[in-house]
Amino acid sequence: MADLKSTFLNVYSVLKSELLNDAAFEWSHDSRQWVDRMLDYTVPGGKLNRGLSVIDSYRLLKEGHALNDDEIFLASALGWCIEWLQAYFLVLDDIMDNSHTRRGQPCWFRVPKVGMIAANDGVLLRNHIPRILRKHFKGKPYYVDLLDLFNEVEFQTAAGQMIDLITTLEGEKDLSKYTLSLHRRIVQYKTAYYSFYLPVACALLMAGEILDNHVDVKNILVEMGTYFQVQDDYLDCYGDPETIGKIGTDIEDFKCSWLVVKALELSNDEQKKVLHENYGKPDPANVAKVKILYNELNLEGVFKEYERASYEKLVTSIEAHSSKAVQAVLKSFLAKIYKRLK
Ligand code: GPP
Ligand code: MG
Ligand code: MG
Ligand code: MG
Repeated sequence: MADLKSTFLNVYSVLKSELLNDAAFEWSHDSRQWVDRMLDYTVPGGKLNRGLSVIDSYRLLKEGHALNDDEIFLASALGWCIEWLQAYFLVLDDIMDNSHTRRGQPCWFRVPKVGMIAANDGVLLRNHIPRILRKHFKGKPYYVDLLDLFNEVEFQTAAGQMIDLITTLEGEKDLSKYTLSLHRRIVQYKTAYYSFYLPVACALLMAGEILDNHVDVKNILVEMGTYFQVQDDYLDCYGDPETIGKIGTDIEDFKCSWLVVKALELSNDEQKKVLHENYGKPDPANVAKVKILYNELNLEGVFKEYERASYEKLVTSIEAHSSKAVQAVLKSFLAKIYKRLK
């Protein structure tokens, strides 16, 4: 595993130097240096689960055949495309969510002299993806499918992000609009497609599969992604910022988080009043009142039960799949996130 990770990180250096050699930066040393620093700050510092899963999944689909160096490089390059996509989303999401830290350091837009240049850096990160794909996959039979996949998933994520953002406008008027079905729609779109379906879909394409034949796999991965974002919502309030590398802002931001949806479901009239009066306010005193209410309602316990039940359901649907190789891919993904603390 450690070995796989270092191979993967070596591919990052190769891709980065190719991108830095772009003619666009030839005339100015400063521009190349800016991109160099921006990439190192925003791309490789996360858990790398999404990226590594492409290699992992491809290996499992090959059912034990040792991968050659070329296959490892290509699977890694696709993994990095997903990490680039993630970097692009996070740089912009942190601006939109007014966040402070990410991966244990200040959000990129909060770094001195960066500010709103980060918005353009997000656009650059996004545009690096088709450049990586063109350089390493043009000519492959699945090249067009890859481009289409990345475009489609980006659209789905941006649609989910939009609903995540505009929902808070509705919530401010009427908090009772926050329901489990609304939450589900948001998280499927903003998180599940790019974080779960995309890595496995990349591996399937590399293995020569046609994605339309794998709708069942997609459905299971979307379920897994939903569970993953519920964990993210839970950790926003209950996670240790040192461990998760970010400080939660969902209560302040009036987010349609799984926790507030559950709190609304379980509250009596008096507790609902506390929520209405304190949710979505920047003052730490208001945030503290919401957290006290969450504790009164034992949301930690409610989450643990949700986690247990989701895991069981996912394992059951995975085991119902006809292919053992696909089962192994899905189980490996689930094992990476079950009971995660970060
Ligand atoms: C996670 O939501 C969703 C994204 C990072 C997708 C962003 C999409 C864009 C098109 C910009 P989140 O805000 O809960 O994540 P975190 O808790 O990591 O800030
Ligand atoms: Mg967000
Ligand atoms: Mg955010
Ligand atoms: Mg979050």
